[in-house]
Amino acid sequence: MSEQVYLDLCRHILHNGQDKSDRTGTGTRSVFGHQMRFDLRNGFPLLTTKKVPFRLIWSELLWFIRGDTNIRFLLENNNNIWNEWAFEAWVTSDEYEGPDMTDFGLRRLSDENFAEIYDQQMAEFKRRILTDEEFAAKYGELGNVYGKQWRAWKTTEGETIDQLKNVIESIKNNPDSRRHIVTAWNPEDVPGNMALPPCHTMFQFYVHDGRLSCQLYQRSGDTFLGVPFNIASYALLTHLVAHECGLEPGEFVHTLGDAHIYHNHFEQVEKQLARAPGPLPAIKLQAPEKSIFDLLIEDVTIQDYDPHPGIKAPVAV
Ligand code: DHF
Ligand code: TMP
Repeated sequence: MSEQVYLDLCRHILHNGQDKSDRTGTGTRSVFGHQMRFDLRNGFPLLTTKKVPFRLIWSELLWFIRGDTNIRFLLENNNNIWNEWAFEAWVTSDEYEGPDMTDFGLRRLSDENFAEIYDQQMAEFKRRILTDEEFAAKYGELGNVYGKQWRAWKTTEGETIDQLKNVIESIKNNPDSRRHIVTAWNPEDVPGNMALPPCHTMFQFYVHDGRLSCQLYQRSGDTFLGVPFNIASYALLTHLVAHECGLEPGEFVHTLGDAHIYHNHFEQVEKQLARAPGPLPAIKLQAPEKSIFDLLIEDVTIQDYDPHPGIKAPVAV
């Protein structure tokens, strides 16, 4: 039951973590430096102690693989997980003339009237992203986030490097290499050129005995909301890259820097920890003949997923 290592991390943070202020003003309890291992032979690590929406994880990963950095693709797939960070740039721009949205992330939680106005502005923002191409090109863009760094890292010579293609080639041609690395952390682009500096900063592949393993270094982990997504996303990436290279998936090793639980997630975590984990689901590739670079949303599905109900929690902006 490989989900146990995640539940253990939550318990460890609650009991042994240090209370710490943070950028968003929410407050967290955190530990520094933690590692979890998921053997992908034991099932696909999508949590069963709360429902985690697989279609959002897959559409976000496909968005990275496509090299896309504009939330329009996500919205077209009914995925709202990056909206706040694009919205932030819109409401702080010169062109925005609506009601004041300063500190909307925190204010929407404590002020019901404001929350209503915020919801209206966000709905209007989404509508414009979906219907107005020019607006989308300007305000749907998150900057040089994951998709850009993975597929088109900018060199000093003015060319681009396709890190994902290169790493797949190196796995195929030189499996024993210790250099199968993709990095999203580009010091030239942090912090000015992106909506949020990458949280999952670097990953490395490892081949042994016909199996492909992957280790992620995540500098900052929102353990209740973001981390369940990150585990499933990298486990899925490992499956897809393994398949592309004619290998079986091995382990996903998840190494975290600042692993934290926000103070307004404590109750939710307690609720989840009281639940018993069930059997893990399986990943199904619906178009096994296709290259990883040609996949569409319908080409990957989850099977035998029977989780406990979802648990809602506010995201810190
Ligand atoms: N900021 C913070 N503070 N935490 C994050 O996890 C985070 N993640 C980001 C961007 N910024 C972040 C990108 N990934 C959700 C999950 C992942 C994610 C962003 C948001 C989230 O809200 N998940 C909800 C369901 C959302 C929905 O159904 O639309 C959940 O309950 O898992
Ligand atoms: P930070 O940039 O101040 O570390 O804030 C980023 C927050 O988002 C932090 O709580 C970690 C969380 N996060 C994840 O946990 N996973 C993700 O994939 C992303 C993008 C963010």
